[in-house]
Amino acid sequence: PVVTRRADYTAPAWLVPEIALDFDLDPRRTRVRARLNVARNGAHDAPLRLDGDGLAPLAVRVDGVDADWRMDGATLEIALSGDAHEVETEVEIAPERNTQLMGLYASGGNLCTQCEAEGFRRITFFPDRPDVLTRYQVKLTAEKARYPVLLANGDPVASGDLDDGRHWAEWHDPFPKPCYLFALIAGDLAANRDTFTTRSGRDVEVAIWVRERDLAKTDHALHALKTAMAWDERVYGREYDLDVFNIVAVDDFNFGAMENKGLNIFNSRYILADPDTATDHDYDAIAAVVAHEYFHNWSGNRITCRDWFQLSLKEGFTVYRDQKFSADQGSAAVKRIEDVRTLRAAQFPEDAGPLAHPVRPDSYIEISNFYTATIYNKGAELIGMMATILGAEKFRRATDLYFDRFDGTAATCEDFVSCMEEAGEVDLTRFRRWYSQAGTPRVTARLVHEAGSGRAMLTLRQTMAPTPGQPVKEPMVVPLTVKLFGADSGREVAPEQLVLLSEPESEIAFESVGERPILSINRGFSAPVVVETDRSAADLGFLSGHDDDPFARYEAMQQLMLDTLVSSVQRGRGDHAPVIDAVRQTLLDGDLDSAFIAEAVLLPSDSFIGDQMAVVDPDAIFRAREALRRDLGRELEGEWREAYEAALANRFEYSPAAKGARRLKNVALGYINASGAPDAASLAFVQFEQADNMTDRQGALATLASGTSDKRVAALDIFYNRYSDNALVLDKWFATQALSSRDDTAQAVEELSRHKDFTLANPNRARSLIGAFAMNQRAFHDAAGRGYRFVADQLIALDKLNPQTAAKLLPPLGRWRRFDKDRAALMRAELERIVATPGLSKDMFEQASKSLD
Ligand code: HT7
Ligand code: ZN
Repeated sequence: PVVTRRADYTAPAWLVPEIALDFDLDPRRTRVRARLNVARNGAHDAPLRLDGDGLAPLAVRVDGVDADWRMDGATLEIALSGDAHEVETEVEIAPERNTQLMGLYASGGNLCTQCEAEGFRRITFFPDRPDVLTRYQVKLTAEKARYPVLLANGDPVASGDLDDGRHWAEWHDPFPKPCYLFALIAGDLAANRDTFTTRSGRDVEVAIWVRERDLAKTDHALHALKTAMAWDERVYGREYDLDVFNIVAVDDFNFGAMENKGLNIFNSRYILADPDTATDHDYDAIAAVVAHEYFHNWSGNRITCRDWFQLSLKEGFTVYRDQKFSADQGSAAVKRIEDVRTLRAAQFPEDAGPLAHPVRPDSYIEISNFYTATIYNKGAELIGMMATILGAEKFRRATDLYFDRFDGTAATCEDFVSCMEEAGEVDLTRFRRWYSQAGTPRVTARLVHEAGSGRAMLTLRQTMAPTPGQPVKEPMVVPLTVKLFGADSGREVAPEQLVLLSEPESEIAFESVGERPILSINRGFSAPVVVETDRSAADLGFLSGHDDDPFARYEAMQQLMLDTLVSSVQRGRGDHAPVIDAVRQTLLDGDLDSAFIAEAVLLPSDSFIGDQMAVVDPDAIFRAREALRRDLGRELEGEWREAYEAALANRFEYSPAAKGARRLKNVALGYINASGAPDAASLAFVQFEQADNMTDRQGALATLASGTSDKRVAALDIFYNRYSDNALVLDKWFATQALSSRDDTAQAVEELSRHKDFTLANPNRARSLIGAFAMNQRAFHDAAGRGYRFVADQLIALDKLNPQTAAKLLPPLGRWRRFDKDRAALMRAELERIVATPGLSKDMFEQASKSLD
């Protein structure tokens, strides 16, 4: 396979200032005519090379005359004599046979597109690279009865009917854009419409298009869109720039959503919501993804990426923007906790494994494999660290400078950092290492207090383990917010300060510290690092109850739980008392809101506990965690029941307070169940039956699905029957069973893969069973290798249909180095079997072969 390298970047030989596209749409045979105005870029005599993928030219004309052309592999090469020409091509494609869901494909009777990263070349011949910016005119023609709605990027300019039952529509997008932002939709869709008036007084027609019967489920997304539009004006000074903004929901989608200019296309799971079918988590995710795609209009579309190595320029920044947006809609503290939990669950393991790569990678075989937690979530943390270093005012000045200077261009991460540097008046030379070095820095912090002099010395040391291709690491710039509390008084003895650790080791002195200090560090998770301290259980208990930074409070509790669990795994038994005391203190703290309490009292996941250990022992971790859960359940049973009952009376409402109450209620239900109380299953079953919302219903189902009660099967059947015509809820039904902690989960999942509603053709369904199962540490890592074999079989089958989705599900199988030698051998054997599969995609080849190295 061909490796693409960042260092090999050269500017495009030919530019395409304008394109006219004409689609004669049909699921079996769509004819695409493309007229490109091309312009030689600089002095050279290179031919025009147009990318294609699975295309055969039916006609190639230059300035109206049949031209000489040749195929170099999948690339169409045309020799051109002048500096500017009109090049016309014609191809035919078959959307209904497109199972990869890249390019033009059919979903639920509609035709839709997905072009990022390299899908446009599956539609027509074109220089498919993000630094070729083009103005698009698009004409769509299709059968009117079947496809009454025809949408494309930009603004609508004309439409009409034809005699043969077909109709057409023309769309113009005045903003030059890379082809990955091209989109069209032809379908039988209904719209939830509204108007947004920008702060400069322009009216924008906004609409969300779905199947008629789903219209009632679009109000939340529409509200989120308008809130995001106003937020971007207020917080970043960014206004929307076209007369229409359309969102379309489709059921078959490789990702969450796509920010096509003026025509966002969404996985329906990030649009459709009502209380009966969507959880609070779904509601939050919908608002976040709607905002994310909308924010791309500036961070991604007006300013795009020079090449795909710069992907984090748009994705890291846009994730940072959507995280801040969500934080502003409710509890910022809880949002930060959730974001850090995601980072630790998805990105830290990536950074510690065979697929580790820098936020700005140096090479790839298949770019789709690089839409990762590192590019997105760690990328967002890098923006957050720069915002912390600059402070709010300078950060806004710097983003204004960036939007202003690079508007209408294809930029680089370096361009972004130089704006931060210039407007922020800081030197970020060393900070840039965050973009080039993979891996998670590990910071050890030791605090020594001299009672006599009142001086406290904090010693910070940073290290970073080697990652593939990067054996030696340079020190990073780690912004750490630090504060000291007095162990006796409980009061602040040194105010919060920002420490920029940029050397391998550094010492910070605190004067006039009259009592033994307790260290609060990386407050607000100011840097995406692992901090190791030698704080005692008592000090962590103090911080978990008293730190004035909510994140640090949560973190102290997590550390206390982790220390206890790791020592239980290593020694067979840990002291549960400090955790129980700390959880009791948090539960009974009347000043805390329910959402925060619910996050704080949750035990770290099996896999996060595993991440702390040299060799992961899934069974021992599971046992240790269950034992602590049981003791917490038993010792605090009265408190859990009180918390549970306090939330019972509420009717459904989507508000931060109501969400928090539901979250705590479901966490409490889990602990009551863990206590072994005889009425726990009936409590869960009553909640399941009486719930007026999906959060409570699924919460109860998850509790029952992991148990042995005879109510388990009944609840699963009731749930299935009630929602058998709702694909998104059936995904939950599959995922809940795949995540069950029962001993027979591997077998149950194998059976579910033969269920009549299971299909690999729909990415959501594939992820709901296979993706969820691979996250279930104990079940997936069954010692006999049953889980590995099952996942490998499924991925080999899925690769034939949809390589991109298959390859994204592979990483858990690649983490063999973290397990004992028997499991490691079984995992490697499955990876080898995958690599040896005839006809394997380059997507899977890259993921599997790198995982074997
Ligand atoms: N920018 C979008 C990425 C995306 C994508 C990537 C690979 C394959 C399919 C895809 N669909 C969408 C989504 C985003 O980050 O906003
Ligand atoms: Zn994005």
